[in-house]
Amino acid sequence: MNKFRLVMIATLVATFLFVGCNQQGKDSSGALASSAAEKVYVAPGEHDDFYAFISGGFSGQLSVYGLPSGRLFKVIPVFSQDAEKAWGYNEETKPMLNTSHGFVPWDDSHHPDISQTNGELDGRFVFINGNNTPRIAKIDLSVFETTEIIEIPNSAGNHSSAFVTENTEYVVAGTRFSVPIPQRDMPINEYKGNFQGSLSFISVDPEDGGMDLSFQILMPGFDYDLAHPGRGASHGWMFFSTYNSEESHSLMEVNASQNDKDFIAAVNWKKAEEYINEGKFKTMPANYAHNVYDEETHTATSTMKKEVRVLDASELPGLVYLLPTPKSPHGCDVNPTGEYIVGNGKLSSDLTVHSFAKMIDAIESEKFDGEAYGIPILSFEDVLAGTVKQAGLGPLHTEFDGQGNGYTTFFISSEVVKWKVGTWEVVDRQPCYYSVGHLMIPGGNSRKPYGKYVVAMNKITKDRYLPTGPEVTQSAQLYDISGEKMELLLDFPTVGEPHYAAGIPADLIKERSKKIYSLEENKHKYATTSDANVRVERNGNEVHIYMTMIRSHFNPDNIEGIKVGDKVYFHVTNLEQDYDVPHGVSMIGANTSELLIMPGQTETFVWEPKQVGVWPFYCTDFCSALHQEMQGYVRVSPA
Ligand code: CUK
Ligand code: CUA
Repeated sequence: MNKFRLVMIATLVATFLFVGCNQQGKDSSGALASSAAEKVYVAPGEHDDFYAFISGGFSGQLSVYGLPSGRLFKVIPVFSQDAEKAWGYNEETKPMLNTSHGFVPWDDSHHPDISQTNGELDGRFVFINGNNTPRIAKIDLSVFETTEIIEIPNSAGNHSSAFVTENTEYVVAGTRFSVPIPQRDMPINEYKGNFQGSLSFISVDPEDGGMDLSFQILMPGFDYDLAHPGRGASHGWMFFSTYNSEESHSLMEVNASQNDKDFIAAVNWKKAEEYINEGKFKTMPANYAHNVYDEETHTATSTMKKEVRVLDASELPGLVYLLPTPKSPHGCDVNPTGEYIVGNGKLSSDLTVHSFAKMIDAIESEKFDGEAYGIPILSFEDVLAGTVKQAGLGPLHTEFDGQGNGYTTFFISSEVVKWKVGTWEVVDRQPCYYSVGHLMIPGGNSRKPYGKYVVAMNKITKDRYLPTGPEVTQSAQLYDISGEKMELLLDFPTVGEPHYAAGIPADLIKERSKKIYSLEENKHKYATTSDANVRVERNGNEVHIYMTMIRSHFNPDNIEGIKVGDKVYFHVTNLEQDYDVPHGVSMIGANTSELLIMPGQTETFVWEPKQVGVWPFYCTDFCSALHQEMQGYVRVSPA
């Protein structure tokens, strides 16, 4: 047992408690002059300058906010059922939540990242991870909907994702937990040397954005925490922070974190592509779902995949190098030029910054400091660019403003610290209320950050808002970083726990945001694009109702001939072709089905009537002065 380690942890815990108490009730509002209010004020009818996509953590969703106002525009269901959008309730979207474990309508979503072209945000897609049942989702920013979800095999606690390379060649994913690969029944205490990690590279088609699990890299049994792509000079590399390099199967404090340094794993994915092209991969059986939502048919399909290509890092030279990084690094962030890789050691007060150029020199001169499972370990001194000293307590994540500054969050000392890239000196610090996790500068994970604001995402809010019982809101804070000193402008509540966020100038998305689905182009299998085609078709005990809706009626609105025991499919098409006129519908007792249908779209729900009677249905979205008249009846007779 390492005494220093215990003392360190005790000190950190004590500090946390102290800081937590001390900061509660500390009031910053007095300092917030009216200038701050002016800076976040977006007049009625005016638009915000930035979109912010903030992950919902255990809500499994992705929320869309405006900056600087902090106004919430939309909650995009990703790994969740969401009645507001009928997502996961209608037949069209249920397949999106299919996995090799069955229908899993929940996940823990942490890291959104926006697609890039030439290292700059291009506003086409947001990718986000599901930690629990390992998945990566793609949200299409023309419709603000999840259009693809791919499950990640050989992975568990998919945490180091979803980060994109600078031309969106790949979205990467890394396993948090090492596990037996392939999964098998074995004693847990035989973890060391037997469990493995995997790093996954999901290719993104440059034309249509289609995802494909291109290959996986098998790694030693560490825990893989976060990742950031190389860019500029380091394009072609991906950096993953790791902890538990001890390969302990129980991370109770004394067991884990014995090693003074863990690693950042530098992965040369261009080299991986070479190995793939040379056929140096193994094909492993693997079971994983690939779910695609087609915007023409408005329908998702789920396919089960059967195998995956894997490269073994311990057998393929030049594929992976390990950069020793102190104190259980969490965040792993690359600056806009791609030269610096920052490791945020959770149990440290310093930030370790590695140099990409020095790393390449060390590799070329083959100066190694041993190896782990055949993977070369570089010497700490050889790759170190600098240290930001005594910056705070409990560093987690870093972003960059594109003006030569880094901004790092400190969970324990609860602050954002600004420091200079190159001189490594701390130049400013501002408190967070309280216990900040990630932070986000729009474009901060690209070659071109838009360094006007930083958003800090906090773990604890305590007294910052009106109390709402034992559970209080999660929160983000907006700082102006355009001057020398950061200035706190705004607190705003978030949906679920905000881990990471991705921000982008509104102009890069506004114009591509689709307004309406064309009815003529509706290729849904059960679309009814004119009232001439409405009908009820029976096939055994399966009944298909082809229904239309338009202000302010359903057609047909009176349906007879349905029997107890039937399985009734309502295929409902919204005939509207005006912007922002959805209709909704559900049946009494159809508690797992409801629809919200946008103009030009068709959706389906299933109803299995259990009781005879005459049962009403109605429109659930207030659509016109006669919304309340938009209703109908189904007569259900004995079987
Ligand atoms: S994690 Cu949440 S504070 Cu999942 Cu990126 Cu660091
Ligand atoms: Cu249609 Cu209300």
